[in-house]
Amino acid sequence: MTKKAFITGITGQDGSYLAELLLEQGYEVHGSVRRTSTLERSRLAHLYADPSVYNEQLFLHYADLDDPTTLRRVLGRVQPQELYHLAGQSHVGLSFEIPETTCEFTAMGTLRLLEIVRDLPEPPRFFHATSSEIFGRPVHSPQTEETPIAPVNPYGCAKGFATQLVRVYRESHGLFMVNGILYNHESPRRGENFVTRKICRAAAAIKLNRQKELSLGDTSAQRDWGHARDYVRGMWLALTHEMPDDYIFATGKLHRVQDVIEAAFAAVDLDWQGFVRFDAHFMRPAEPLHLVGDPSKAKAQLGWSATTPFEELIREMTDAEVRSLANNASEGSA
Ligand code: NDP
Ligand code: GDR
Repeated sequence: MTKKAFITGITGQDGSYLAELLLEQGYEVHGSVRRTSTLERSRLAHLYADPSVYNEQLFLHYADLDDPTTLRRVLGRVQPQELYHLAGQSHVGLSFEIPETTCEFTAMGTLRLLEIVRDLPEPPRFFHATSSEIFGRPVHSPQTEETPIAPVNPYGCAKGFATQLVRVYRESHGLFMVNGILYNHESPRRGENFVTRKICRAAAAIKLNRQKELSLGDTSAQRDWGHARDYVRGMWLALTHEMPDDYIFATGKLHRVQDVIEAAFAAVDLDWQGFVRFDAHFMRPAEPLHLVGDPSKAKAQLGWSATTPFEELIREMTDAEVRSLANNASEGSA
Protein backbone atom coordinates (compact mmCIF):
# COMPACT_ATOMS: atom_id res chain seq x y z
CA MET A 1 0.00 0.00 0.00
CA THR A 2 1.27 3.52 -0.82
CA LYS A 3 2.56 5.32 2.27
CA LYS A 4 1.18 8.77 3.01
CA ALA A 5 3.30 11.57 4.45
CA PHE A 6 2.13 15.01 5.59
CA ILE A 7 4.49 18.02 5.70
CA THR A 8 3.74 21.27 7.51
CA GLY A 9 5.89 24.03 5.99
CA ILE A 10 6.05 22.29 2.58
CA THR A 11 6.59 25.64 0.83
CA GLY A 12 9.80 26.33 2.79
CA GLN A 13 13.38 25.39 1.93
CA ASP A 14 13.29 22.05 3.76
CA GLY A 15 9.68 21.27 2.88
CA SER A 16 10.43 21.43 -0.83
CA TYR A 17 13.48 19.13 -0.62
CA LEU A 18 11.64 16.73 1.67
CA ALA A 19 8.64 16.58 -0.70
CA GLU A 20 11.02 15.66 -3.55
CA LEU A 21 12.71 12.96 -1.48
CA LEU A 22 9.43 11.38 -0.34
CA LEU A 23 7.99 11.45 -3.88
CA GLU A 24 11.14 9.67 -5.09
CA GLN A 25 10.57 7.07 -2.38
CA GLY A 26 7.05 6.42 -3.71
CA TYR A 27 5.06 8.25 -1.02
CA GLU A 28 1.82 10.11 -1.54
CA VAL A 29 2.78 13.53 -0.19
CA HIS A 30 0.41 16.02 1.43
CA GLY A 31 1.34 19.47 2.68
CA SER A 32 -0.29 22.38 4.48
CA VAL A 33 -0.08 25.87 3.00
CA ARG A 34 -1.16 29.31 4.13
CA ARG A 35 -3.45 31.60 2.23
CA THR A 36 -1.24 34.24 0.61
CA SER A 37 -2.03 37.16 -1.70
CA THR A 38 -0.17 35.52 -4.59
CA LEU A 39 -0.18 31.87 -5.60
CA GLU A 40 3.53 31.92 -6.34
CA ARG A 41 5.19 29.06 -4.45
CA SER A 42 8.52 29.16 -6.20
CA ARG A 43 10.19 26.26 -4.37
CA LEU A 44 7.41 23.88 -5.45
CA ALA A 45 6.87 25.32 -8.95
CA HIS A 46 8.68 22.44 -10.71
CA LEU A 47 6.43 19.92 -8.92
CA TYR A 48 3.24 21.88 -9.74
CA ALA A 49 4.27 21.99 -13.35
CA ASP A 50 4.38 18.19 -13.60
CA PRO A 51 0.84 16.86 -14.24
CA SER A 52 1.90 13.36 -13.22
CA VAL A 53 2.79 14.75 -9.75
CA TYR A 54 0.50 17.62 -8.77
CA ASN A 55 -2.89 16.37 -7.54
CA GLU A 56 -1.76 12.82 -8.41
CA GLN A 57 1.01 12.21 -5.86
CA LEU A 58 1.32 15.66 -4.27
CA PHE A 59 -1.65 17.38 -2.58
CA LEU A 60 -1.82 20.77 -0.84
CA HIS A 61 -4.29 21.77 1.89
CA TYR A 62 -4.94 25.20 3.37
CA ALA A 63 -4.24 25.09 7.13
CA ASP A 64 -2.48 27.64 9.32
CA LEU A 65 -0.66 26.62 12.48
CA ASP A 66 -3.02 28.74 14.58
CA ASP A 67 -6.12 26.98 13.20
CA PRO A 68 -6.42 23.65 15.03
CA THR A 69 -9.96 22.97 13.76
CA THR A 70 -8.76 22.92 10.17
CA LEU A 71 -5.57 21.02 10.98
CA ARG A 72 -7.58 18.37 12.81
CA ARG A 73 -10.04 18.02 9.93
CA VAL A 74 -7.32 17.81 7.26
CA LEU A 75 -5.16 15.34 9.19
CA GLY A 76 -8.23 13.23 10.04
CA ARG A 77 -9.12 13.08 6.35
CA VAL A 78 -5.61 12.37 5.00
CA GLN A 79 -4.60 9.90 7.76
CA PRO A 80 -0.85 10.03 7.07
CA GLN A 81 1.52 7.44 8.49
CA GLU A 82 4.27 10.06 8.82
CA LEU A 83 3.95 13.72 9.81
CA TYR A 84 6.92 16.06 9.34
CA HIS A 85 6.40 19.28 11.27
CA LEU A 86 8.60 21.95 9.66
CA ALA A 87 6.35 25.04 9.69
CA GLY A 88 7.21 28.01 11.88
CA GLN A 89 8.68 31.50 12.06
CA SER A 90 12.26 30.49 11.30
CA HIS A 91 14.22 33.77 11.49
CA VAL A 92 16.19 34.13 14.72
CA GLY A 93 16.97 37.85 14.37
CA LEU A 94 13.32 38.67 13.63
CA SER A 95 12.20 36.69 16.68
CA PHE A 96 13.47 39.61 18.81
CA GLU A 97 11.09 41.90 16.92
CA ILE A 98 8.07 39.54 16.76
CA PRO A 99 8.47 37.33 19.86
CA GLU A 100 4.74 36.71 20.32
CA THR A 101 4.20 35.58 16.72
CA THR A 102 7.29 33.40 16.96
CA CYS A 103 6.09 31.69 20.14
CA GLU A 104 2.48 31.48 18.94
CA PHE A 105 3.44 29.53 15.80
CA THR A 106 6.58 27.71 16.86
CA ALA A 107 5.78 26.83 20.49
CA MET A 108 1.96 26.83 20.73
CA GLY A 109 1.55 25.71 17.10
CA THR A 110 3.58 22.60 17.89
CA LEU A 111 1.62 21.90 21.07
CA ARG A 112 -1.67 22.12 19.14
CA LEU A 113 -0.36 19.67 16.56
CA LEU A 114 0.80 17.25 19.28
CA GLU A 115 -2.68 17.31 20.80
CA ILE A 116 -4.28 16.60 17.42
CA VAL A 117 -1.87 13.73 16.76
CA ARG A 118 -2.55 12.27 20.19
CA ASP A 119 -6.31 12.21 19.48
CA LEU A 120 -6.11 10.64 16.00
CA PRO A 121 -7.36 7.02 15.88
CA GLU A 122 -4.03 5.96 14.32
CA PRO A 123 -1.44 8.58 15.35
CA PRO A 124 1.20 9.11 12.66
CA ARG A 125 4.91 9.04 13.39
CA PHE A 126 5.86 12.65 14.16
CA PHE A 127 9.09 14.50 13.23
CA HIS A 128 9.78 17.86 14.88
CA ALA A 129 12.30 20.16 13.19
CA THR A 130 14.00 21.68 16.19
CA SER A 131 17.20 23.68 16.26
CA SER A 132 20.73 24.08 17.61
CA GLU A 133 19.38 27.44 18.87
CA ILE A 134 17.87 25.57 21.86
CA PHE A 135 21.43 25.32 23.26
CA GLY A 136 22.18 29.07 23.22
CA ARG A 137 25.49 29.31 25.03
CA PRO A 138 26.11 25.61 25.68
CA VAL A 139 28.15 24.22 28.54
CA HIS A 140 30.12 22.04 26.13
CA SER A 141 31.07 21.84 22.45
CA PRO A 142 30.32 19.99 20.32
CA GLN A 143 26.78 19.53 21.62
CA THR A 144 25.06 16.17 21.90
CA GLU A 145 21.43 15.11 22.36
CA GLU A 146 22.06 15.34 26.13
CA THR A 147 23.24 18.99 26.17
CA PRO A 148 20.92 21.07 28.39
CA ILE A 149 18.47 23.47 26.75
CA ALA A 150 19.54 27.10 27.42
CA PRO A 151 18.35 29.41 24.62
CA VAL A 152 19.32 33.09 24.28
CA ASN A 153 16.58 34.39 21.97
CA PRO A 154 12.77 34.11 21.62
CA TYR A 155 13.11 31.68 18.68
CA GLY A 156 15.32 29.34 20.76
CA CYS A 157 12.89 29.56 23.69
CA ALA A 158 9.97 28.59 21.44
CA LYS A 159 11.92 25.67 19.95
CA GLY A 160 13.14 24.61 23.41
CA PHE A 161 9.55 24.49 24.72
CA ALA A 162 8.40 22.46 21.70
CA THR A 163 11.40 20.11 21.92
CA GLN A 164 10.73 19.26 25.53
CA LEU A 165 7.01 18.74 24.80
CA VAL A 166 7.87 16.26 22.05
CA ARG A 167 9.94 14.33 24.61
CA VAL A 168 7.03 14.45 27.08
CA TYR A 169 4.51 13.18 24.52
CA ARG A 170 6.90 10.39 23.47
CA GLU A 171 7.55 9.28 27.02
CA SER A 172 4.14 9.88 28.62
CA HIS A 173 1.81 8.90 25.80
CA GLY A 174 3.98 6.29 24.07
CA LEU A 175 3.79 8.10 20.71
CA PHE A 176 6.42 7.72 17.96
CA MET A 177 7.91 11.22 18.14
CA VAL A 178 11.35 12.41 17.05
CA ASN A 179 13.24 15.66 17.62
CA GLY A 180 15.69 16.38 14.81
CA ILE A 181 18.09 18.90 16.38
CA LEU A 182 19.10 20.62 13.16
CA TYR A 183 22.15 22.84 12.79
CA ASN A 184 22.19 25.50 10.04
CA HIS A 185 21.54 24.06 6.61
CA GLU A 186 21.46 26.04 3.41
CA SER A 187 20.89 25.70 -0.33
CA PRO A 188 19.99 27.81 -3.35
CA ARG A 189 16.41 27.66 -1.97
CA ARG A 190 17.34 29.31 1.34
CA GLY A 191 15.29 32.40 2.29
CA GLU A 192 16.92 35.62 1.04
CA ASN A 193 17.33 37.13 4.52
CA PHE A 194 19.54 34.36 5.95
CA VAL A 195 23.19 35.24 5.91
CA THR A 196 24.56 32.63 3.45
CA ARG A 197 21.96 33.37 0.77
CA LYS A 198 22.30 37.11 1.33
CA ILE A 199 26.07 36.93 0.83
CA CYS A 200 25.99 34.56 -2.19
CA ARG A 201 23.31 36.68 -3.86
CA ALA A 202 25.28 39.88 -3.26
CA ALA A 203 28.55 38.41 -4.56
CA ALA A 204 26.77 37.38 -7.78
CA ALA A 205 24.97 40.74 -8.12
CA ILE A 206 28.19 42.71 -7.53
CA LYS A 207 29.97 40.56 -10.12
CA LEU A 208 27.21 41.37 -12.64
CA ASN A 209 27.23 45.10 -11.72
CA ARG A 210 23.71 44.97 -10.25
CA GLN A 211 24.73 45.85 -6.70
CA LYS A 212 27.49 48.04 -5.29
CA GLU A 213 28.03 46.77 -1.77
CA LEU A 214 26.91 44.32 0.89
CA SER A 215 25.84 45.38 4.41
CA LEU A 216 26.20 42.86 7.22
CA GLY A 217 26.11 42.59 11.00
CA ASP A 218 28.51 40.40 12.98
CA THR A 219 30.88 38.74 10.50
CA SER A 220 32.85 37.02 13.27
CA ALA A 221 29.77 34.91 14.21
CA GLN A 222 30.33 31.19 13.71
CA ARG A 223 27.95 28.44 12.64
CA ASP A 224 27.93 24.74 11.69
CA TRP A 225 26.66 24.94 8.07
CA GLY A 226 25.55 21.99 5.92
CA HIS A 227 23.40 21.35 2.82
CA ALA A 228 19.60 21.16 3.25
CA ARG A 229 19.32 18.10 1.00
CA ASP A 230 21.39 16.07 3.50
CA TYR A 231 19.26 17.22 6.45
CA VAL A 232 15.90 16.22 4.94
CA ARG A 233 17.36 12.76 4.31
CA GLY A 234 18.15 12.67 8.03
CA MET A 235 14.52 13.55 8.85
CA TRP A 236 13.25 10.63 6.79
CA LEU A 237 15.83 8.18 8.19
CA ALA A 238 14.90 9.19 11.75
CA LEU A 239 11.17 8.74 11.17
CA THR A 240 11.53 5.36 9.47
CA HIS A 241 13.93 3.99 12.12
CA GLU A 242 12.60 1.23 14.38
CA MET A 243 12.57 3.37 17.56
CA PRO A 244 11.76 7.06 18.13
CA ASP A 245 14.56 9.19 19.57
CA ASP A 246 16.27 12.59 19.36
CA TYR A 247 19.10 13.13 16.87
CA ILE A 248 21.62 15.88 16.18
CA PHE A 249 22.04 16.62 12.46
CA ALA A 250 25.21 18.67 11.94
CA THR A 251 28.53 18.67 10.10
CA GLY A 252 30.61 19.00 13.29
CA LYS A 253 32.59 21.88 11.69
CA LEU A 254 32.48 25.59 12.53
CA HIS A 255 32.96 28.43 10.04
CA ARG A 256 32.69 32.21 10.41
CA VAL A 257 30.35 34.48 8.46
CA GLN A 258 33.64 35.95 7.17
CA ASP A 259 34.48 32.52 5.65
CA VAL A 260 31.15 32.60 3.76
CA ILE A 261 32.07 36.06 2.39
CA GLU A 262 35.49 34.88 1.24
CA ALA A 263 34.17 31.66 -0.36
CA ALA A 264 31.28 33.42 -2.17
CA PHE A 265 33.42 36.24 -3.58
CA ALA A 266 36.12 33.72 -4.58
CA ALA A 267 33.44 31.76 -6.49
CA VAL A 268 32.91 34.82 -8.73
CA ASP A 269 36.63 35.73 -8.86
CA LEU A 270 36.27 38.93 -6.84
CA ASP A 271 38.20 40.28 -3.88
CA TRP A 272 35.56 40.89 -1.18
CA GLN A 273 37.48 43.83 0.33
CA GLY A 274 35.94 47.14 -0.64
CA PHE A 275 32.48 45.65 -1.13
CA VAL A 276 31.47 44.63 2.40
CA ARG A 277 30.44 47.13 5.05
CA PHE A 278 29.23 46.89 8.63
CA ASP A 279 25.62 47.88 9.43
CA ALA A 280 24.56 47.86 13.07
CA HIS A 281 20.96 47.26 11.95
CA PHE A 282 21.88 43.58 11.39
CA MET A 283 23.38 43.09 14.86
CA ARG A 284 21.28 41.05 17.31
CA PRO A 285 20.74 41.81 21.01
CA ALA A 286 22.36 38.43 21.82
CA GLU A 287 24.28 35.81 19.87
CA PRO A 288 24.57 32.11 20.70
CA LEU A 289 28.14 30.81 21.05
CA HIS A 290 30.00 27.73 19.78
CA LEU A 291 26.97 26.06 18.19
CA VAL A 292 28.62 23.01 16.67
CA GLY A 293 26.97 19.62 16.73
CA ASP A 294 28.23 16.08 17.33
CA PRO A 295 26.34 13.97 14.76
CA SER A 296 27.80 10.62 15.90
CA LYS A 297 24.50 9.21 17.21
CA ALA A 298 22.78 9.86 13.84
CA LYS A 299 25.75 8.24 12.10
CA ALA A 300 25.80 5.17 14.36
CA GLN A 301 22.03 4.56 14.49
CA LEU A 302 20.76 5.94 11.17
CA GLY A 303 23.86 5.72 8.96
CA TRP A 304 23.49 9.50 8.37
CA SER A 305 26.26 11.98 7.71
CA ALA A 306 26.55 15.37 6.02
CA THR A 307 28.01 14.92 2.53
CA THR A 308 28.53 18.47 1.20
CA PRO A 309 31.71 20.34 2.22
CA PHE A 310 31.33 24.03 3.18
CA GLU A 311 33.18 25.46 0.14
CA GLU A 312 31.13 23.30 -2.26
CA LEU A 313 27.87 24.48 -0.62
CA ILE A 314 28.79 28.17 -0.96
CA ARG A 315 29.96 27.68 -4.54
CA GLU A 316 26.69 25.91 -5.47
CA MET A 317 24.66 28.74 -3.92
CA THR A 318 26.70 31.49 -5.60
CA ASP A 319 26.63 29.76 -9.01
CA ALA A 320 22.83 29.44 -8.70
CA GLU A 321 22.55 33.20 -8.03
CA VAL A 322 24.71 34.04 -11.06
CA ARG A 323 22.52 31.82 -13.27
CA SER A 324 19.31 33.24 -11.86
CA LEU A 325 20.44 36.88 -12.33
CA ALA A 326 21.68 36.16 -15.86
CA ASN A 327 18.33 34.48 -16.75
CA ASN A 328 16.36 37.43 -15.38
CA ALA A 329 18.45 39.80 -17.48
CA SER A 330 17.90 37.84 -20.69
CA GLU A 331 14.14 37.52 -19.96
CA GLY A 332 14.01 41.30 -19.42
CA SER A 333 15.71 42.06 -22.74
CA ALA A 334 13.65 39.56 -24.76
P1 NDP B 1 11.56 28.32 5.95
O1 NDP B 1 11.44 29.62 6.63
O2 NDP B 1 12.17 28.24 4.60
O3 NDP B 1 10.08 27.67 5.84
C1 NDP B 1 9.14 27.80 6.89
C2 NDP B 1 7.84 27.16 6.46
O4 NDP B 1 6.87 27.35 7.52
C3 NDP B 1 7.22 27.80 5.21
O5 NDP B 1 6.57 26.79 4.47
C4 NDP B 1 6.19 28.76 5.80
O6 NDP B 1 5.13 29.06 4.92
C5 NDP B 1 5.68 27.91 6.96
N1 NDP B 1 4.98 28.70 7.98
C6 NDP B 1 5.49 29.72 8.71
N2 NDP B 1 4.56 30.18 9.56
C7 NDP B 1 3.43 29.43 9.35
C8 NDP B 1 2.11 29.44 9.90
N3 NDP B 1 1.76 30.31 10.83
N4 NDP B 1 1.19 28.55 9.45
C9 NDP B 1 1.54 27.67 8.49
N5 NDP B 1 2.78 27.61 7.92
C10 NDP B 1 3.70 28.49 8.35
O7 NDP B 1 12.31 27.34 6.96
P2 NDP B 1 13.28 26.09 6.66
O8 NDP B 1 12.68 25.26 5.60
O9 NDP B 1 14.67 26.57 6.55
O10 NDP B 1 13.19 25.32 8.06
C11 NDP B 1 12.18 24.34 8.32
C12 NDP B 1 12.03 24.19 9.83
O11 NDP B 1 13.27 23.76 10.39
C13 NDP B 1 11.65 25.48 10.56
O12 NDP B 1 10.78 25.15 11.62
C14 NDP B 1 12.98 25.98 11.12
O13 NDP B 1 12.79 26.76 12.27
C15 NDP B 1 13.67 24.66 11.40
N6 NDP B 1 15.13 24.74 11.35
C16 NDP B 1 15.74 25.16 10.21
C17 NDP B 1 17.12 25.20 10.13
C18 NDP B 1 17.83 25.69 8.91
O14 NDP B 1 19.05 25.93 9.00
N7 NDP B 1 17.17 25.81 7.76
C19 NDP B 1 17.96 24.73 11.26
C20 NDP B 1 17.18 24.35 12.43
C21 NDP B 1 15.82 24.31 12.44
P3 NDP B 1 5.23 30.30 3.86
O15 NDP B 1 5.99 29.77 2.69
O16 NDP B 1 3.81 30.59 3.59
O17 NDP B 1 5.96 31.42 4.55
P1 GDR C 1 20.70 31.69 12.22
O1 GDR C 1 20.92 32.06 10.68
O2 GDR C 1 20.39 32.87 13.05
O3 GDR C 1 21.88 30.88 12.66
O4 GDR C 1 19.38 30.79 12.15
P2 GDR C 1 21.25 33.45 9.94
O5 GDR C 1 21.73 33.06 8.60
O6 GDR C 1 20.10 34.39 10.03
O7 GDR C 1 22.45 34.07 10.84
C1 GDR C 1 23.69 33.42 10.99
C2 GDR C 1 24.68 34.37 11.64
O8 GDR C 1 25.02 35.42 10.73
C3 GDR C 1 25.01 36.66 11.44
N1 GDR C 1 24.80 37.78 10.52
C4 GDR C 1 23.67 37.98 9.79
N2 GDR C 1 22.54 37.26 9.69
C5 GDR C 1 21.58 37.70 8.84
N3 GDR C 1 20.44 36.98 8.68
N4 GDR C 1 21.73 38.86 8.11
C6 GDR C 1 22.87 39.63 8.19
O9 GDR C 1 22.98 40.64 7.53
C7 GDR C 1 23.89 39.17 9.07
N5 GDR C 1 25.13 39.62 9.38
C8 GDR C 1 25.66 38.78 10.26
C9 GDR C 1 23.88 36.48 12.46
O10 GDR C 1 23.98 37.45 13.50
C10 GDR C 1 24.15 35.05 12.91
O11 GDR C 1 25.15 35.04 13.89
C11 GDR C 1 19.24 29.75 11.20
C12 GDR C 1 17.74 29.59 10.93
O12 GDR C 1 17.57 28.71 9.85
C13 GDR C 1 17.01 29.03 12.13
O13 GDR C 1 15.66 28.71 11.79
C14 GDR C 1 17.73 27.77 12.60
O14 GDR C 1 17.11 27.22 13.74
C15 GDR C 1 19.21 28.06 12.88
O15 GDR C 1 19.80 28.55 11.69
C16 GDR C 1 19.96 26.81 13.29
